[in-house]
Amino acid sequence: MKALLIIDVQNDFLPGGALEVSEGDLIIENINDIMDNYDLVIATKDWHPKNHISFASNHKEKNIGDVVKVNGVNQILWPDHCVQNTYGSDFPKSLNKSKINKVILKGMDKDIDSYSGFFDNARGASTLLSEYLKSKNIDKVDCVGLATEYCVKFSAIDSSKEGFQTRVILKCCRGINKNDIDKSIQEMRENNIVII
Ligand code: VGL
Ligand code: ZN
Repeated sequence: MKALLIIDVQNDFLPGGALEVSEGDLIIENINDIMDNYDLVIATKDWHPKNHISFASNHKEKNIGDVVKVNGVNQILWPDHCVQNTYGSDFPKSLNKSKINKVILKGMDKDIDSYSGFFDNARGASTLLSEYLKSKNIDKVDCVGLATEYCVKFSAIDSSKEGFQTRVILKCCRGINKNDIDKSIQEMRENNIVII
């Protein structure tokens, strides 16, 4: 059985949003077009409290893009984004929500970031996505969404490590930095992920 994992397609990651990914809006139609090909469609939402440690605004004398160590884990500081129950954290209007079977929220613990839809960045807490997919007899997972070199990459690598045959469909993904996107594609290939 095949699942589509739609990662963080939320207003704040689209052009005009707080953490905009250029051309992020262009993937929505492509994602809508393939949803019918799957037995199960899961969407993740980055879902932060206002006081989240990944926000530069919550650190004294730090700027967006700085890297800090929080509890031994490197953390890039981002603009405030995807705050729970705001327009920025909502799905875009044009995404076909009617085909989404389940929404997985991540990044709620203020003290740790969570790029992957499966585990937080310290691999301390699980969203139970893996257990859910296994309970639905899913063995293949296709990953799409934003941003390629952050949440898509970490979700796809965890999917592969959890034993799912994993693919990433690039026409349904956009990233932030060309060089980092290229590196992430290499890293995903090294983790047995098929890039389409
Ligand atoms: C993401 C940075 C911070 C993502 C989420 O969805 O790729 N990136 N939070
Ligand atoms: Zn985030």
